[in-house]
Amino acid sequence: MGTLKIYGTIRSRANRVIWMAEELGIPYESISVDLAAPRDPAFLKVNPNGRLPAIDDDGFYLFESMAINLYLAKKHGGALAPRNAHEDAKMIQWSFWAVTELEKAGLDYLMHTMFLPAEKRDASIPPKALETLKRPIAVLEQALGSSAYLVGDRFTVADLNVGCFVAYLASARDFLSQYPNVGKFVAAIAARPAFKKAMPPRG
Ligand SMILES: N[C@@H](CCC(=O)N[C@@H](CS)C(=O)NCC(=O)O)C(=O)O
Repeated sequence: MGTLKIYGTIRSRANRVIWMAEELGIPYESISVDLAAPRDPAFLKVNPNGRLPAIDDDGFYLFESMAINLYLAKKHGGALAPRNAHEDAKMIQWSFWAVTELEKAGLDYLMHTMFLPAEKRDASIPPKALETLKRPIAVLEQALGSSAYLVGDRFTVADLNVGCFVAYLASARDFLSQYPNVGKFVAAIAARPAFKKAMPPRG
């Protein structure tokens, strides 16, 4: 088994896949791609979209961060992987849900509170983003009411894929105080050694 090639570094959405590789404890190589430059044809073979992340797993190419993590969970098995078709379906459900319900507003909040240089931030965007997030975060709060985990009462790829987005809200303490289960979830994932290795320092 060769070393997994992950296109992208922790300063991009590739950090989602790097987190997964760290959780699985598999060997990987993070390949930096200059997004401001024209894409290398060799990279476009791996991801014709020219976006990050993408993986080359011994000649098997895949793009889309959520799909890559679901694939790695199933390939390497263990606690993060689905144990049956129902668990698999729930892990896919939460991954699609995270992208469609959390990504846009979550990134808006992160960019205009932390990532963009201060002079480029628009202070009106974070409160609007949090307003938009109230509906899906209430759903997550309820789902985490009966267990600290989303599927199967253990940490799985579903928690990781959803965790990639709720981690954007770590600094929204007043907001999170209204959702104590989500607040505990955010604290628990931020304490994971693999998360700490994969995420750029924030704040
Ligand atoms: N839905 C994709 C989004 C990938 C994406 O937009 N990545 C950014 C970097 S974080 C990118 O490649 N931007 C440059 C571009 O779009 O050309 C995923 O989750 O993998």
